[in-house]
Amino acid sequence: MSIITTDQQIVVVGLGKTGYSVIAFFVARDINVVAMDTREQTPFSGLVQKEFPQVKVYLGGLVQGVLNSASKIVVSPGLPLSTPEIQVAIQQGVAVVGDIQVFADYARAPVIAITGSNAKSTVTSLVGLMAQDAGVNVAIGGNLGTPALDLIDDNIELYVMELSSFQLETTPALKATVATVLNVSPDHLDRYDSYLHYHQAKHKIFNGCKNVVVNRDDALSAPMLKPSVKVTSFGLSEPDLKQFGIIQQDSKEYLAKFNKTLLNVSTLKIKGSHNRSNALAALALGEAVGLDTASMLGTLQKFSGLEHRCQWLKNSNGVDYFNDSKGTNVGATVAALEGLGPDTQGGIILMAGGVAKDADFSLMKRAVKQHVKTLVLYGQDKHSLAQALEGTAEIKLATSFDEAFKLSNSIAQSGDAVVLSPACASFDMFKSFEHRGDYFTNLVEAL
Ligand code: UMA
Ligand code: ADP
Repeated sequence: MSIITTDQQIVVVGLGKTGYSVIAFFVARDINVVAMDTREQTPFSGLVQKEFPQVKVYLGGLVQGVLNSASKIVVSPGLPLSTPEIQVAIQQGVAVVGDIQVFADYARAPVIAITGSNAKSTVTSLVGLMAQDAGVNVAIGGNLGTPALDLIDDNIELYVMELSSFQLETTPALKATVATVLNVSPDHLDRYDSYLHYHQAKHKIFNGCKNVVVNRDDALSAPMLKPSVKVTSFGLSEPDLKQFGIIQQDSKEYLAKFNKTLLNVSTLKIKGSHNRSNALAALALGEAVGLDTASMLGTLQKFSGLEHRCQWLKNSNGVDYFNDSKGTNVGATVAALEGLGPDTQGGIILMAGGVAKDADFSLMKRAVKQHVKTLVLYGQDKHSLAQALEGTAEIKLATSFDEAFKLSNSIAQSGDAVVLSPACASFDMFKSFEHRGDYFTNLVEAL
């Protein structure tokens, strides 16, 4: 527990969504705050100056002297801890944490903490809905969108938090009621100097937790140190005692706990083996905080998934169109191909490209070879994709997103699927993955 007193001075670094929420949180508690950002202008700097005129704001660089004299620095997830001015302050003995640590210090209800390279938003939203349907006063947020400190409220009975590796880096003592790393595959290697460091950042989610949920199909999801707390697992294999998994019975597949079948998989609206895994993870997390199983199964049956995640849009002339704009790394695109491939009669025309984030695209080779008929590549790093995937499928290069879409349509035949799952970030051409997905959806709707 590290509650901040009114004689301390907090320096909030980063004036984005997170920084704004941290300032509002401390100002409401009469704690002195100053704020700074490396940028000259930020989406929230004007609002901070208007709403909180008493907060001194430094823009266009970090001021070392102010950092060094802080009682505590609360740094936003977008700014790496390796930033030289932050490193100097750490060496001077200043405590540096992120908003999630402040949240952990002030939250008075159980916390379900969810991270992973992929599936975080889907599982967080699903568990949140399960809790709502079970009548729990639940708050849902974190990396998903609503900053953690905006959720703090004494009436809340349960917090369901999506946490990114950036947020976990600055969270030494989360002490969640239950924590999970859903899966680990390479991402954000432009920010981390090694895959190991990315992996280690994710595993901070387990610090001080009371229960752990592990993915049996991904060894990197298990805590590095053997935990002395209760461990439950999920996976696509037949479950053992205290495990969630899949049981095959009478040629049907069931979600199951140990030897008890729970739900026929064909009744799920979210499709693909990755979503079966997500459903099992949600059941395991919900069970850890005591949600009723029958109620959770009811939620599962009505959950149709989130926009931009393997989202079916339309069938036009026998061709199915899927928006998987949230497929922003190789692992996600592989899951999309493996999830959608078996249900596609013809082949997949995969639209991919954008900002590679130093990814190794050769890890997609097997899934592309198995499920993709034609790769239509666009954006900043299309040539890296083309080079890594040479020989796996026909490759077409497009000079714009519109041209990529046109090319995909001209190639697709009845029974095929056109899938936007870029394996890349969107920032070379779009504001966000949502903007990219909406743009694609509009093109499909106009067909
Ligand atoms: N920045 C600077 N200088 C600074 C501070 C930030 O240039 O001094 C830049 C960062 O490099 C980044 C941008 O400003 O490009 C925004 O950073 P931020 O930390 O201010 O971000 P917020 O607006 O507070 O949003 C953050 C999360 N963003 C990041 O981690 C980059 C949001 O996740 C999250 O929803 C929000 O807090 C609320 O918790 C977004 C995200 O892209 C969706 N997350 C990554 C992902 O999902 O892959 C990790
Ligand atoms: P995140 O919040 O971690 O980015 P999302 O739930 O938004 O996760 O899903 C992002 C993408 O990850 C989806 O579009 C899909 O392609 C892929 N995905 C979903 N579930 C899984 C899973 N269990 N394993 C691997 N990839 C997945």
